[in-house]
Amino acid sequence: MSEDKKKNNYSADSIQALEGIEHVRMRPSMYIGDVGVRGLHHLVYEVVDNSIDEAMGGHCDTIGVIINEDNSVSVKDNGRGIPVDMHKKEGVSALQVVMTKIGAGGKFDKDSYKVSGGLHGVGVSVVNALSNTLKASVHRDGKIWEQEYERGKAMYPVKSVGSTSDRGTVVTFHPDEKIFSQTIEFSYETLSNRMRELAYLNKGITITITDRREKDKDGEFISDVFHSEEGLKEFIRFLDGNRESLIQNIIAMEGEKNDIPVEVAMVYNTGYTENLHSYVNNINTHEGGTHLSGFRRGLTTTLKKYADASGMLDKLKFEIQGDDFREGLTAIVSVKVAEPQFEGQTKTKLGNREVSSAVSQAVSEMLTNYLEEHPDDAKIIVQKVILAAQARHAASKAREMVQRKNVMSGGGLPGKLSDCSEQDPALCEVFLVEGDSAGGTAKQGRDRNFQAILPLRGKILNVEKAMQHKVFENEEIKNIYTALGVTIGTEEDSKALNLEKLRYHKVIIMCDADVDGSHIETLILTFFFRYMRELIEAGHVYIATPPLYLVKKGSKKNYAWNDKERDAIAESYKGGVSIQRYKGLGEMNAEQLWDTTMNPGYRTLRQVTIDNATESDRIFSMLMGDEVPPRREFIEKNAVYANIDA
Ligand code: 0RA
Repeated sequence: MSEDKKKNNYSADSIQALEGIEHVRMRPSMYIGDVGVRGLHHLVYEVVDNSIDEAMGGHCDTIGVIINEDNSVSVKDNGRGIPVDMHKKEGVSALQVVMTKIGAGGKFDKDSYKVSGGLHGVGVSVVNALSNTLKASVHRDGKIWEQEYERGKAMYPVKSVGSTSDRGTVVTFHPDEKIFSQTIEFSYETLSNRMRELAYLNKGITITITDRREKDKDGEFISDVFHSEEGLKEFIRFLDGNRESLIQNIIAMEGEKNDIPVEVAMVYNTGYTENLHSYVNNINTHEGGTHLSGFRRGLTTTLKKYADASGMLDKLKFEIQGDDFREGLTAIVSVKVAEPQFEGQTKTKLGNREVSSAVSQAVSEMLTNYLEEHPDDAKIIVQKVILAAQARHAASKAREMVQRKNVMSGGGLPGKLSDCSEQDPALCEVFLVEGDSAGGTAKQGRDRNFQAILPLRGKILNVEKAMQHKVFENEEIKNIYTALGVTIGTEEDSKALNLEKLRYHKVIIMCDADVDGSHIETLILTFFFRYMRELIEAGHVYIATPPLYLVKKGSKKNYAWNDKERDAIAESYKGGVSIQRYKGLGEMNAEQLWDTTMNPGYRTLRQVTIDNATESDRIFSMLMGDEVPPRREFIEKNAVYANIDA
């Protein structure tokens, strides 16, 4: 190639690079999903993934994440350091290519077996494009190399700024508030949960996380160190720590089948819920896919074979189904796939066909060995399966009742429901209200055009501890199903929800702002999480936020949702105020309830989201177990604060 041509090529390429950056900034959601809280945190995961890749290649064992005072984030590893030598094709340093060329990723290193990669696997250049500033420091070959960028563009060529005996890469970026207009505030909890998960999924790596924005009572920065020697086994212990184990050990395997690395760990507990978590290249595949169906198949065939041979099923009058093998099961399946095909609504469903048999074989081998070596456990598991089958048999009748009632239109609605007149579900909302008396106030206060009220009597059933048929037989729960108009159960999954006939697009839980109220709120949320997760995932579930105080002076009055607001109002009224503390919804009259909590023009609803299903599962098992920790705090932390009416 002539010098001239090279030059042209170079400028053509850099124009392309620029277009890439501009495209990322113009359509950030195409690259990171959204520009809200989720997308913001995704930036960190994207950078950390590169270091995880380096660790999985065996080149690094320590990763540090720091949230700095200014809300920038640093990710540091002790890997080989991103190469800084001249990139032949691009004519600039390899570091600059990685950092500024959209889509370059780590591809120039053909030897690296890239199995990690964020949900979208977009590469650190996307993070750079969405940051107002980013700095990369590379410790390599005895020198410290540096380059800084603004909104994805290099400020100067890579330069050496000193010498070092270390090795590794540090990337510090500050998200651009022009892009992340909602917030650029990182949540320590969200990030540390993900780092813990990554440590379990990639055993042997040490991941530290530090929050330099906040100190604890000893004057130290908030910090955690995550390291797992046993990987998924320990992950299961962590997830199921609040449940009572049914068998002696955690059943686990790790290996490669048809060139696909497969890791599985599972345990049975005395509960009734099925908790399957699956990962592909460290990404939580909420929607499952071929690896999960492979797991299910391996589990069913192996256990069925064992149970048949044992003779324990001889007296059973009906068939055992897939579900029955998974009651009280907690399992994690983690596979590494070179070219994952992601499908489904949220692109978290693995499509690669070949993975199914790999996982199924792995599970069969693992489980066959375990059952042979632990005959006592094997017997306990088969007994549990039989009990589950019997319970399902009973539950199917109860479920049919719920179903039949739903199919009948109009007449099937629960008597306690005060319905709205609007027919378009998208415009309708239903309040699930604690107690008949608050229900009465809400009924008076509502706008009956689009707001329906369903009062719930006292504490609804704790589904975490109840068998399925008890759940479907429960009056309050039956009322929720019929009021919402949803139907349940498919061939494959007895609890699968059909949202097509959902009668209200906003389902609002409205409880007292006290301990009892928050307990009821959690019971309802637990029910939704275990039996109507699709409803939460589709964004239909909200929590109403009634005020805590009414501050009055003469004819002036205002409401406060916390002590700070209360004091601020009192001060603005210049003292001499009377303060009423609302202990429950019942203390408000209909007008006050409308003004503060139900009127879309003024109220604040919290939308319930499942950020991290694995963590939510653990927390619900903890909350609804025997201990009673501060539930309100949990709910507040997990409900995304969204003034959705504004
Ligand atoms: C490709 C090649 C080499 C290192 C890396 C990528 C690398 C990338 C990242 C991203 C974050 N931390 C990283 N650490 C290393 C080096 C190849 C060689 O030295 O031969």
